[in-house]
Amino acid sequence: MKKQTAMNRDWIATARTLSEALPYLQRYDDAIVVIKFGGNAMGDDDEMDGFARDIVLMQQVGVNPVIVHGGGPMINEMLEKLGIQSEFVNGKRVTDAATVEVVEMVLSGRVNKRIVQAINRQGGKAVGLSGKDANLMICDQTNPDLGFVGTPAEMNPNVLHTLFGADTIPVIAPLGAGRNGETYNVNGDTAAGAIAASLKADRLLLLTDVAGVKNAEGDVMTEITPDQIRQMTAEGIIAGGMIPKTETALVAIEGGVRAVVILDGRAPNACLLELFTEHGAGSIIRG
Ligand code: X2W
Repeated sequence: MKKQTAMNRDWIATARTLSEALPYLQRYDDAIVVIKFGGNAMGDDDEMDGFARDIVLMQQVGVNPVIVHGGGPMINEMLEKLGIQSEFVNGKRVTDAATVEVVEMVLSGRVNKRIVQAINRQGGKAVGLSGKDANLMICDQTNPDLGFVGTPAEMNPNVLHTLFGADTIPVIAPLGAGRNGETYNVNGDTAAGAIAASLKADRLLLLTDVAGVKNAEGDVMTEITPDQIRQMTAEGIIAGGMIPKTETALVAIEGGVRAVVILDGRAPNACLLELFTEHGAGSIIRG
């Protein structure tokens, strides 16, 4: 009897959560939400299925989700297998001709298709592309010292609007087309920021493996302004791997994205918690 009561309470709580989601569902109806899914946030098959399920739910309730993925750890693994040395300078992989081939193989092949298949298995309709498809992301070389690392220079997001119109979820590998037929390796955060700005997205969610931006005391800040980011970076409080994320956030906001959220993608239902509950998750930066 006791068990029954506890169970009823669970169902009542579930129904209440759904009911309380109504204003959020209304707010995000037809919104464009770009989700950067980093290699460190991907986890095992069960976690991947959980992520895919959340994305399909988002689309089912009227959001237009766009996934831009990374895959740094998976590239490292393959380069190691092939005996190719690799190093990073300021968060960007020095990419020679042999490395860019591996990067494309791993990102557009293995990682992209794993995400596409996970979404489709949950009943969604995902299509995998890279920045090369339909000239979505044309790049210039970032710096000759980094080799085939690209900076997004010209975006053509029309193909994404076509996919939204067909209830299809784009899953994008961060590779860019060079103007002379080169393939460019683009940092996943940078690519997500450029794509979100080209779409003037309502939200850019940067899923990573930390809970958000931390202050000097080490506490996660639920909201942070662009000015605070600049100041905390100058003071060295924002450092290391967080810098590419906060820089992406600033570029995206300047490019017309309404808000950027940096959050822990490994937390269960991270995206749903952020979009559809009062609680939110991670650190939000508003334009
Ligand atoms: C990245 C692309 C993948 C990526 C790389 O080669 O690792 C550059 O550094 P995560 O998982 O999001 O770190 N590109 C230029 O960004 O993956």
